[in-house]
Amino acid sequence: MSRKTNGGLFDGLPGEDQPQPLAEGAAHLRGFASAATDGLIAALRRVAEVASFRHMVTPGGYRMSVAMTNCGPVGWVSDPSGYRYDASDPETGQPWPPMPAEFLDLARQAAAAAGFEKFEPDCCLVNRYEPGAKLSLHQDKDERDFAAPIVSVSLGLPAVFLWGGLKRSDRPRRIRLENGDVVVWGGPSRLVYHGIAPLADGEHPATGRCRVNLTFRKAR
Ligand code: MD3
Ligand code: FE
Repeated sequence: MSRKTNGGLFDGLPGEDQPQPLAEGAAHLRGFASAATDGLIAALRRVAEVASFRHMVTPGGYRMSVAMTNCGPVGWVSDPSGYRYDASDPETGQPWPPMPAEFLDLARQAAAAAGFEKFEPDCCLVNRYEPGAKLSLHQDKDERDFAAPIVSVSLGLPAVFLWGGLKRSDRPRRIRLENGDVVVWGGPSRLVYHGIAPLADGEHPATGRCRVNLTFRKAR
């Protein structure tokens, strides 16, 4: 039997043992990264020593409440001239730090577990949420190739993920994402509108007073 059972009463409730299909092409792998979180956070500290977290400015002129950095061959950048993937960090003019092996291994394993073999991300965008920080509803469409999925890894404080449809006006579902959760978005779910509700205050042993999200992309 592939599914956890306890002899009847709670059979069929979501567990950590198998992907939860959210919609066609999207899978919530609860706790998939739990055993790896300490290693991921240690590697992230080294990334952030080279490429610091910063609050980017949107093309509309607003400072984002989420602090961001990147690693890998290219990084996602926003400034008043627009959004783009860039091989260098505009703060330093230097290449983004390489993607740590721990990051790449986990992203590939998660993609494969969700049915996407041979995922080769060239960007890990790292989002850091302090209490109150949020990400408004948006689509990720700055990538060249929508055939590749996006893999997201949640670390630290829990967040409410807002998951809309293919139209901005579709009413979003609310999904709680916790430390160690991984979500893989591909196929027909690749272009859904999504966001993060304002982060509730709290303290997490792994990260302190924040949530971190790693999003792995194939941008080029
Ligand atoms: C669904 N990040 O970086 S991760 C982003 O938690 C972003 O920081 C959020 O949205 C975060 O762009 C959500 C989940 C996620 C990421 C990319 C997606 C869901 C997605 C792309 C397409 C559809
Ligand atoms: Fe996004």
